[in-house]
Amino acid sequence: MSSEVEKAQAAASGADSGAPTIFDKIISKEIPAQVIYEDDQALAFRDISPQGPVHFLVIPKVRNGLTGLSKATEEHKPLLGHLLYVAAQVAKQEGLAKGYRVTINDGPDGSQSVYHLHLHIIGGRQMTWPPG
Ligand code: TR5
Repeated sequence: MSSEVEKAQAAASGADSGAPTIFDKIISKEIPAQVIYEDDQALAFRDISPQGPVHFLVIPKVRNGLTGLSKATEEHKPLLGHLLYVAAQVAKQEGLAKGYRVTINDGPDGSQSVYHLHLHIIGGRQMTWPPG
């Protein structure tokens, strides 16, 4: 089993606790991150373990129950649209004119390791399909 899968399976045990995650500390600036975009609803920052020349995460500043995409309800629809729009704008800002991949890992089978909804935007190299 890969370390990512082990990490994801361990993280799933506390998934619905609502406990603060590392991303809450990044939002509050308690833990430093390379923030590349911020507005009243969203924050984008570089992934600490980049999977491509460009790899950033877009997260909602207020989790409001959105530990993962599968927890989305009707009330989250405008926020979800905003996060995707921010992803596209920041990808442009990062020079990803040739394309990029947007990924949301959900739950243990999706290898989610941080239970605060986040979009991965990875680019600057040729992607392959299917993902692992
Ligand atoms: O596995 P999922 O989809 O949940 O993605 C979580 C992502 O958060 C991974 O790609 C990690 O590399 C990333 N991550 C984890 C930490 C972290 C981070 N990105 C930026 N800064 C981080 N800090 C300061 N601490 C982390 N533990």
